[in-house]
Amino acid sequence: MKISGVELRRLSMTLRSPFETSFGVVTERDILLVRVVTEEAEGWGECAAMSEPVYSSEHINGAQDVIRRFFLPRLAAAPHVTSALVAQILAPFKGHPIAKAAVEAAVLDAELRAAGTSFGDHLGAVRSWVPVGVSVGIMPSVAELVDTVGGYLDQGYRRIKLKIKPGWDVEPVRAVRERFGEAPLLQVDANTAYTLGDAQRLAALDPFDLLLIEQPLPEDDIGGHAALARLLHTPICLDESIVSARSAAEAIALGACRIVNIKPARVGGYLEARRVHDVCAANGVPVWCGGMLETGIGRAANVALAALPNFTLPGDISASERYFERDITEPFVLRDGGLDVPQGPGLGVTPDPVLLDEFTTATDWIDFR
Ligand code: NPQ
Ligand code: MG
Repeated sequence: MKISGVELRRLSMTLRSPFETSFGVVTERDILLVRVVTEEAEGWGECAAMSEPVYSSEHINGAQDVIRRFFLPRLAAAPHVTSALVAQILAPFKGHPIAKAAVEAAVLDAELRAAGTSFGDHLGAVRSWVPVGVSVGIMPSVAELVDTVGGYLDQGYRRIKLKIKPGWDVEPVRAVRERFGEAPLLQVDANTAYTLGDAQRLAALDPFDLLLIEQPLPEDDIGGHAALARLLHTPICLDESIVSARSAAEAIALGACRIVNIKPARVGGYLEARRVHDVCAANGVPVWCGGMLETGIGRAANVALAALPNFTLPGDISASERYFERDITEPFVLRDGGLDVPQGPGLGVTPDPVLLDEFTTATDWIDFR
């Protein structure tokens, strides 16, 4: 595939409501889209980095800079570029998995659109519809949280995830169980906000029959998660700690997690995400697809990934309207508590040029010719 150039496009989209986690509140989604142009087709990738390095060490301006100054020149100089080669071509540059994932996704989309193959078919999807869940932020009061959860259950979401932090954990979980009973699938996500010294506090969540507790401890503390796992009945699921298929295999072998959250951005792309899926499947560890408040571009690829066989738990892949008044692509709409896997070539969705322009704050064209 011969790349004629790449566009880096920044958008700003206001969230329908502020989203609060243990690392802070987000009201605005600052987005970077990568558009790869070839003679046969163009492809889109969404960079999931946040404005600030508070979920991981990457942030959106840094991601754009490393793509612009290092990744694109290296791609332009490569004798042959395919999606399967992108990770290898960029491997000399350390880190920056979220930035790498965006570039690889755009190349893959261009390739698949040219070939007439969908993301799902390419990755190995075995379903044309996937059940989905919703991630519910920390709220000003437990009453508001219970109302919000009720609204999502009414819409049909198949599982609820509550964001927790010290001081906002047992109480909200108890309130949701008291109001909605034992039936709803319920899990919590701490985004690294606890220490091993909080084990007792976290064990107080055991009676509520949670599916899992996600990333209670710091991302580099695999040993701590293994120790914590021995003190809890609730299964531990890792998010931030899982940065590759190798790290997934290690975490599983050490007993640090029984479930894995797969975010393609965090592991450097959809191809590595598939390898994480395969390693987990081989170890009998179920996986689910995480979310980074994506537009329809990132969402489409996530839905396709979640259609792989070992994605046996509903992911953080909500409908477009969960986050945005209007999406930039055809919106993803909840159907029977799930989303249809796009069937068209590549991502199967395309940004609407008018909406795209409406949200665009800057564009940069890098010519490869
Ligand atoms: C998680 N996501 O599982 C993440 C964290 C997260 C849906 O809970 C902007 C960009 C805001 C990325 C907020 C969910 C974000 C973000 C939260 C990621 O840990
Ligand atoms: Mg998480």
